[in-house]
Amino acid sequence: MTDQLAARHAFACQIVREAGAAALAFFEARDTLAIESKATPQDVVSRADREVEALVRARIAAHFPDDGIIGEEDVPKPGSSGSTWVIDPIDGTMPFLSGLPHWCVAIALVEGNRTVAAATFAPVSDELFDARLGAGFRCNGAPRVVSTTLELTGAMTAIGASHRTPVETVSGTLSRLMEAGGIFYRNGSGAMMLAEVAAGRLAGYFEPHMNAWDCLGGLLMVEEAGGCIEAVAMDAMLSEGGRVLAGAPRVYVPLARLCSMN
Ligand code: LIP
Repeated sequence: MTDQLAARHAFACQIVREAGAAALAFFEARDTLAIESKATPQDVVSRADREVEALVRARIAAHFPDDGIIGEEDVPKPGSSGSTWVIDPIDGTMPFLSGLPHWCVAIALVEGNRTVAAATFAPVSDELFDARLGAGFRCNGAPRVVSTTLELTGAMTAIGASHRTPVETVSGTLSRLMEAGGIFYRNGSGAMMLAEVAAGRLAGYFEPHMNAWDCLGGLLMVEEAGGCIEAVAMDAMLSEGGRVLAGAPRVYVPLARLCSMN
């Protein structure tokens, strides 16, 4: 691991907390936020998303001016360093706007075709999840690993969905999961649910289509926590998103089988 990666990883853990504090202030004043629909009524944004992303972008530009940036709410910033930051300023926009606690700020760092560092901060529960390639996964600084005991049957598996997901894909997956004795879970923040898989709380995660900023950090966390993930094609994921599948060791194969029957 290079010193440059260690510095960027530490920086990510620092700015995700700062961004989370700014997001929490908007959360506490959410009734004042004007909500705008993007692609569909389920795909919304507010000033909170834009201003939190602008804060993170400004911090990165000040400390790592040659790094690229890809974020949910603004145009990509090309870089020349080989490092690209991928930002979701508020993942779990619907829970955020509904006054529910399940939302987070998610930051990932990509080099080449690999995610090499990630930091996800959930301000309401004050939990900072982070990972660095080859250096493990942590929750509030303490090393954590995926569950080695959870099975698909009798445990909670998260299934994500959005306006980009065909309804029949989700309904078919839910039916098969429940027929297999699994328990369906969803809280509206894919980044947070992937971190919960890494932390050993959820058995697995499947979503037919996610954007890079929703999932890249969480996928690294699951890998570094000893879980299994479906490999992503990085260029395609960064440009158009893709399918996300992750699970604890005893869950991944049966979950992959169940999700591939669509
Ligand atoms: C969310 C994703 C999640 C999906 C939600 C939503 P957002 O992103 O993280 O995977 O299931 O519907 O799209 O829009 O809250 O940043």
